Amino acid sequence: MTLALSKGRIFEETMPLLAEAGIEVPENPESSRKLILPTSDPGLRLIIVRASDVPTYVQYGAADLGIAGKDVLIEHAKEHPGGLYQPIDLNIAKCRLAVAVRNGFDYDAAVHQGARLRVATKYVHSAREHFASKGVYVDIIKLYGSMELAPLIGLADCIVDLVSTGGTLRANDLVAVEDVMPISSRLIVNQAALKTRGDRLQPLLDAFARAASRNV
Ligand code: PRT
Ligand code: MG
Repeated sequence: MTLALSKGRIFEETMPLLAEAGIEVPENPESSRKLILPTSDPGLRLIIVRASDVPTYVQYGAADLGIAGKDVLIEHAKEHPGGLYQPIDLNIAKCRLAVAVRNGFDYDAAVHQGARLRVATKYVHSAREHFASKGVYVDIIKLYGSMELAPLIGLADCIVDLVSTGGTLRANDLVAVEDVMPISSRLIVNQAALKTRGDRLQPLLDAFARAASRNV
């Protein structure tokens, strides 16, 4: 079995869950730079991929399982529907998706019904849906990083980005004005693999579910 996940916070927060399932990972991807990591379970290996690539590996069956943030899963599902089963909220890598503006920008005045707003974000589908539900027209400007810059130099009125401590917003004179949704990471499973190799996958899914329920 192959489990796809990203290094950084998701890897760090997944290790205790695997440990509770009795699975150790002897190498750290940050220091070893390896992209395929064996585990103490001879039937399970990890592959280290970019966070936004995890659903792709699982959807195509190159990995049986994956761990990805709800933010990533929503954007992926809108563009590549189907093929993924999302059984378990692991309650790790928690943060929130929020709207943020420059300090002093009058957001309440800007979002009245029928208004038009320029929104810079990596999360175009979640952002579009959020503003549509408020009846606010938006021009979405897709960015791949450093969204915080956009309102500061006049590229956009606001951003939709992940916030955890709020330190990044504060450092850039921005302020969160509205929550879009809470975010955590989910275990995803390739549907075909679950059908053909459910006997091997199910014990691992059960172990993740047990470990995650202690994590709430
Ligand atoms: O970093 P890289 O470009 O390689 O990829 P990535 O950003 O997609 O991966 P990674 O590992 O940074 O994030 C993986 C997942 O962790 C995301 O998909 C989220 O589900 C989750 N997560 C949890 C976060 C955060 N918290 C978070 N704070 N992802 C990103 N951030 C960033 C946020 O975008 C902002 O730039 O951290 C900054 C804000 O943090 P605070 O603490 O200053 O508010
Ligand atoms: Mg990041």
